[in-house]
Amino acid sequence: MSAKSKFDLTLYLVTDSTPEVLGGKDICHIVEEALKGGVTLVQYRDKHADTGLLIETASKLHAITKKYNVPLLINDRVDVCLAVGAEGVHIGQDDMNIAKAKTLLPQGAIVGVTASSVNEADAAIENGADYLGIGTMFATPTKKDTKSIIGTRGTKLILSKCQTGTEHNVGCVAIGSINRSNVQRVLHQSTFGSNKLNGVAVVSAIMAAPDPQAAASELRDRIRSAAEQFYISARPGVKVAADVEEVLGQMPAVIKKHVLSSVLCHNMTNTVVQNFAANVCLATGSSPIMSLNGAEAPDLAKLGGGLVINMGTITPDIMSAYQAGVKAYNAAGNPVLLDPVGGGATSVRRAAIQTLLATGFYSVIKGNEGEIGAVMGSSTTQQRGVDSGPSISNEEQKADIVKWLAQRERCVVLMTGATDYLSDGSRTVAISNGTKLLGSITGSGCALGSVVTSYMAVHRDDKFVAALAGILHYEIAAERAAANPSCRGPGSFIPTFLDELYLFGRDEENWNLHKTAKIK
Ligand code: 3NM
Ligand code: MG
Repeated sequence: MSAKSKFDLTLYLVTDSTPEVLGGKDICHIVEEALKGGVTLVQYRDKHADTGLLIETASKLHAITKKYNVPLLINDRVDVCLAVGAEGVHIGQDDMNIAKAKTLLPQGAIVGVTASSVNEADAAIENGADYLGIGTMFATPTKKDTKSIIGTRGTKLILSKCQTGTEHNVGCVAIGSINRSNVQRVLHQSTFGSNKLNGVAVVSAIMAAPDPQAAASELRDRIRSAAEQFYISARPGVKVAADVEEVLGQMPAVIKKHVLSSVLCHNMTNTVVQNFAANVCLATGSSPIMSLNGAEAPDLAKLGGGLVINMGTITPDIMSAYQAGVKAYNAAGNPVLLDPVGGGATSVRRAAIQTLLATGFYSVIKGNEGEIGAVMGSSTTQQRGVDSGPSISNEEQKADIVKWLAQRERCVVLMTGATDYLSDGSRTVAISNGTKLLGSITGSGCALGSVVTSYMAVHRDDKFVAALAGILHYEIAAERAAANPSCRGPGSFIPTFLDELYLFGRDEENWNLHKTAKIK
């Protein structure tokens, strides 16, 4: 039969018969429930059973998948596939080679191949693979002998270099610890330009679920709505303001919405700035909570606010709280800002950045030049302490770096400095507001992170616009504080700044930002 033209990789169920995953349950029942929930392709995978049992089970499964018009593939065993007339096979790098499998199988049989690198993907495509199973995405107890964990970055590399994904005839799915809470970010972060994964493959997320039908149906829903929650910047269907005038024109409404919001701003921030950041939140109209307890993140994440992860005073305990935090906010679809404070300064911090980037999705990554360099993984921007260090790039390069990183991470990136650069990968602005006094007090960058976060939580239509509104609210208030006669230096700047943050936000006369903001 020619199933090839019809196969759909959206939600690919790979079975497992081990006690750890299947328990005492009936594999046929689970597969049928999963099909009812919307699984689009099934692979029978059993690394331990004898040939007789493999054929018996495969044949029962095939009777079920046929009812739902879904192809059944057999892991590794061309002989079992032929014996039951299944639609194809899935072969790993250590299994029979693809050319051999193709000569044994009938015309039109589906042959999928596992690939974990660009080379393996290229070779599989050249040899006629119909799709690629790309993995291992994240470490998984279901496959203990996995050779490489490639994450979304490795997957994206394959999508960028190989003739695979939605732009090509060779589809691809990712596999390895994909489940309801990470499926959307896996799809979002793996995307390269218009080339995307065609879907995901899962074992335990369905096989070990208490209700496999509900699990499959929830995964289908989340795959379908991925773009809604993890949009790069603007929500699908929103008319994006493209030029600076138009973007500025949206600011007054966004600021007004924010100051009246009391939106929750959850700060997992460093011990130095707790008090100042909380005061800045109150002055700008958000409602701060300073909690470094990962266990309460899932409850807080549901309250509609945003989360700041600020690595300023990082410890091993706090690392796990950050991870719990980003996972909880991703699952709830609420924004997270990553502020990798001092990111380039020590190997602990450089490693922490990589771990955090692999753990979740950040709507905004914010940092000074050295910190952004550390996020990029560049070794040329070594940092001293947590300050910005020497300026090594010219202004043009900074804008390019920020745009490039926004495209790589598919999020909004903010590089702070005398001039700030903000980009969502397509729109980039340079903001020259602010005052030197911001550099004379501690925590001014950290508190800006809180403001940008709460603005994103309030204005969901366009994160780029939201972030810019937060930056302008903050920096124009700082300018006004510096110009205020009651400000005589860093000490008196702080209370004056808090007043101006409060007053600026509530004084609509100041919202004629066309005249005030210095955006290039
Ligand atoms: N293949 P779960 S990972 C069958 O990397 C399989 O090629 C992998 O199981 C690969 O969804 C894997 O339970 C197991 O994490 C995936
Ligand atoms: Mg195999």
